[in-house]
Amino acid sequence: MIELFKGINKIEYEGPDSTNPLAFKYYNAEKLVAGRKMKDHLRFAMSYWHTMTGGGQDPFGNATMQRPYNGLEGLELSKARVDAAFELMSKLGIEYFCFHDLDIAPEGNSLKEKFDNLDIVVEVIEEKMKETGIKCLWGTTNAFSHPRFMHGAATSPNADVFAFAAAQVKKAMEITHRLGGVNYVFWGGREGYETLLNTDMETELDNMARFLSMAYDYKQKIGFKGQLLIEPKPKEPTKHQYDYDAMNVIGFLRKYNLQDKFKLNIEANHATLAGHTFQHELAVARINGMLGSIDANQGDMLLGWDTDQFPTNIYDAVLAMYEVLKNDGLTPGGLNFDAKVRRGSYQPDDLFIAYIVGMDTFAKGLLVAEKLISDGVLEDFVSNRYRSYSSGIGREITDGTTDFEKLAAYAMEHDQIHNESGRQEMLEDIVNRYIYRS
Ligand code: XLS
Ligand code: NI
Ligand code: NI
Repeated sequence: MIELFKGINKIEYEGPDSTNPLAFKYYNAEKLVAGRKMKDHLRFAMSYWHTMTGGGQDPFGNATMQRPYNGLEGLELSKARVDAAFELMSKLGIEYFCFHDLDIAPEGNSLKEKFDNLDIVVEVIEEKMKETGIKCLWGTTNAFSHPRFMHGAATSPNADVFAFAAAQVKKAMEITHRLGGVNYVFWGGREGYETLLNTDMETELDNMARFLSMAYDYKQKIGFKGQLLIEPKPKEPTKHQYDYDAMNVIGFLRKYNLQDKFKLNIEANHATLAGHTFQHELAVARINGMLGSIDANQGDMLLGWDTDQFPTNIYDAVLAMYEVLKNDGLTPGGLNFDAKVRRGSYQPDDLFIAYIVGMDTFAKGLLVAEKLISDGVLEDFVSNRYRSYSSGIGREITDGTTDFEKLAAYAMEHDQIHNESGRQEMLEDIVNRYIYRS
């Protein structure tokens, strides 16, 4: 095997005092945390699109990335990317990858050619998976880049586009199944609208539900056991994406009776674009029994788009892992780094360093969150805060044994209300202390 990322060795754990940028400071794959290996809590995945396919283009400039496969084209390029992907994952100790059909094989000039190309590259990927033991966390289809999807895919006003998208999802699901993928993701690329002046929102939403329902039926038909996931995002590329946020998607799924067939893939940067914290979206998914997987990244507070940066914010990672632990893990989901290096970080070692800092951030987040939970510091405070619902009138409310007349009579006798402090700053201090010392 030819080494593509020359000069970069297998990344090892060196501990918090290490100053080596090419070593883990916190991510220690085999370390036991609350009875489970760190790697099994985190289930890190490489995103094929940002890591292998993306070249650092932005609306103002061309690709900048220096990559070992630069200069190749077509299937040769796709195959070289497979080699690079598996070398990178092996060196980083990442055990899963996520991909779109379009990331791994050239589009071709017809649907038939596209599928043939996919079959060729999937065979190469399959070989590499056997050789390395690396697995597929999820597959998906790209039904948003090609001009045919200008008005949407399943929500396009053009039924031919709906059919084309169905053919793509069918194939992408077959490939994911063949590669032993444990989830399949639907991110509604252009499922949304620019203006209601030309949009029949009701028909579009009904069609999206019809599409998802047929996808579920096909999954059953081929015996694909992976979890189907919907990834909410409020805007970009369309002004209004239908899968706006977690609660919106849950409401949609319930309306069309699809709630038992799908879970959610929560992305940090999509949460903040929707005006929520990452933790909020994870918590909404969790309390509804729908937290499936995570796209780990972060946005920029000053920019209003999906900047997909590698996650380095320790505070957010702690609170995210807090939700993951309260969810009793993510399996079969995981933490996919839907993240890209900045355009100026064009060297191959920048890519490794970016993954390392992302993995370390979540490893440290896990350690802190585990401590917070095992000490019960936040949970005890919160449950004490709601204690008025465990007896007396509160108990009657939760048991459903009271009504407005009884409540009004009770209030008449208890109209001098005493509240307690919410202690927000004290709790923030506790979280900080756990971050300093865990
Ligand atoms: C785009 C999405 C996309 C999905 C997969 O914003 O995050 O990358 O994760 O289609
Ligand atoms: Ni994503
Ligand atoms: Ni995104």
